[in-house]
Amino acid sequence: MHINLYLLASLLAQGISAGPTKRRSTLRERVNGPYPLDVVDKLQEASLPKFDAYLKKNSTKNASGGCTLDNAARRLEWSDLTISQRKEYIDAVLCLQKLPPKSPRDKFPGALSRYDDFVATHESQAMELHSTPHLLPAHRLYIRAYEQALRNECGYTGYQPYWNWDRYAADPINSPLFNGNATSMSGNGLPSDYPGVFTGFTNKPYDIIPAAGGGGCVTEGPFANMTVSLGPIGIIVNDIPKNPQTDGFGSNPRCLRRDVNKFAAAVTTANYTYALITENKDVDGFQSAMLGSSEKNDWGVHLGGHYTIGGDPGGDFFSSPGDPVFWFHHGMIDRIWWIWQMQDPENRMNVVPGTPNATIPGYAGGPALPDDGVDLNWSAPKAWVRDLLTNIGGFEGQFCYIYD
Ligand SMILES: *[C@@H]1O[C@H](CO)[C@@H](O)[C@H](O)[C@H]1NC(C)=O
Ligand SMILES: *[C@@H]1O[C@H](CO)[C@@H](O)[C@H](O)[C@H]1NC(C)=O
Ligand SMILES: *[C@@H]1O[C@H](CO)[C@@H](O)[C@H](O)[C@H]1NC(C)=O
Ligand SMILES: *[C@@H]1O[C@H](CO)[C@@H](O)[C@H](O)[C@H]1NC(C)=O
Ligand SMILES: *[C@@H]1O[C@H](CO)[C@@H](O)[C@H](O)[C@H]1NC(C)=O
Ligand SMILES: *[C@@H]1O[C@H](CO)[C@@H](O)[C@H](O)[C@H]1NC(C)=O
Ligand SMILES: *[C@@H]1O[C@H](CO)[C@@H](O)[C@H](O)[C@H]1NC(C)=O
Ligand SMILES: [Cu+2]
Repeated sequence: MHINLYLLASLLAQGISAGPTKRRSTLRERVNGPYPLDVVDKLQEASLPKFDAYLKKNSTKNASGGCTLDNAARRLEWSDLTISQRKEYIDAVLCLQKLPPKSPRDKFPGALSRYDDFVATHESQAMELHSTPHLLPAHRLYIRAYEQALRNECGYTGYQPYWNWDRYAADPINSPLFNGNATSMSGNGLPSDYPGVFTGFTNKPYDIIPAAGGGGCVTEGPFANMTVSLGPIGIIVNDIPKNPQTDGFGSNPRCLRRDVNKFAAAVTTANYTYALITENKDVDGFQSAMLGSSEKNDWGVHLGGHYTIGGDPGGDFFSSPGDPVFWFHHGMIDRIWWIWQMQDPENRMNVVPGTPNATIPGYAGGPALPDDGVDLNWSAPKAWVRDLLTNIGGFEGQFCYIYD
């Protein structure tokens, strides 16, 4: 069993132009396609009018920098992209993996490409990125920076796709995301002695995510020849070679390994996500339920998604963005945070876990948000946590996207 550092870390944490017409047409495609709207999709759709009204109320102050629901970029679910859009996205990721790195060579000799720059950021700032209140806002900035790199440095014309876990949960290995064909994000790893994952809950049967038969090198699809170099840091299992540097930033070229895992995926079905969004009224409860809890015998959707990928670097808390599906998973995390926010925008758009709640007696107008900075080094401009809380107009108007 390898120890689940995602859980340990969670303990620390207690484009333009797509008007309404286009949004409706996506809805039609979904209804008629192989994936009908699930309860979370429906909740999102039902929340939009209330959210729109909230945004319009604030618009006199130009709080959103001109960004509205109608002119926001639309991040689409992987299978709602056309085949040629999927191809364009894949080519942009492969391009980023060929561009030279910008991170300092002396500190990160293992960063071999611009893609690896992002991995180096996550590895070297892992504790900061996953602490409260940074987890949700810092990952929002991180995904946006990656999306910008794909667009600005590799000519991608779309936006970061997300992974609606529910669509593939029953059979992830045969899904459009993981089936290993030329327009998937590559497939499962070869059979190996991958031992499964000790979740740290010590609450049988929830203490172990069983191995699902993969764990070896990925041999099919666009990322079959991908070189993973940085890490591993948190886990060293099977035949994964050890990094030559103790900090894990050395060059350690190896294959991409995965254990595409239906047991982990089983806790990411829409009913779990729906319960997470609707049953947690305060942001601390939302974050901790997302991260999983032993009391509820629930790995949580965050672990569920990470260990549906598993392997190396996907199963390594520090190096996980080194698997290109990471961005899809954290896109979905970002999406459900947004849907949670939309349930009560007046009270939820400006709170992060660990924030004093202005409606609690004794709050007395103290700072509404901690003056916490997020510095992703070479990956993104510096930002304040308080500026990263809304996808519509946050980050001084640079955040302007929705999930569709
Ligand atoms: C919207 O206006 C409210 C009330 O003035 C304010 O508290 C909130 O910060 C504003 N929200 C945004 C996203 O600017
Ligand atoms: C609102 O913000 C946008 C983007 O920053 C800016 O271009 C526009 O001039 C602003 N409008 C007003 C009325 O201040
Ligand atoms: C890959 O699989 C998906 C899902 O079955 C399918 O829609 C797509 O056409 C396939 N792509 C290729 C290149 O065969
Ligand atoms: C991987 O490399 C092999 C050997 O060079 C080559 O035949 C194959 O086409 C490559 N596959 C991909 C997806 O790049
Ligand atoms: C979701 O549905 C599955 C399968 O029906 C069930 O086992 C599970 O308990 C449900 N989870 C929640 C949180 O409702
Ligand atoms: C703030 O506290 C009030 C009163 O306890 C609660 O009803 C509300 O849900 C809290 N809001 C958030 C966003 O946590
Ligand atoms: C990254 O940013 C942090 C916070 O500003 C700083 O402490 C650290 O030295 C930077 N790391 C590198 C390698 O530049
Ligand atoms: Cu992370």
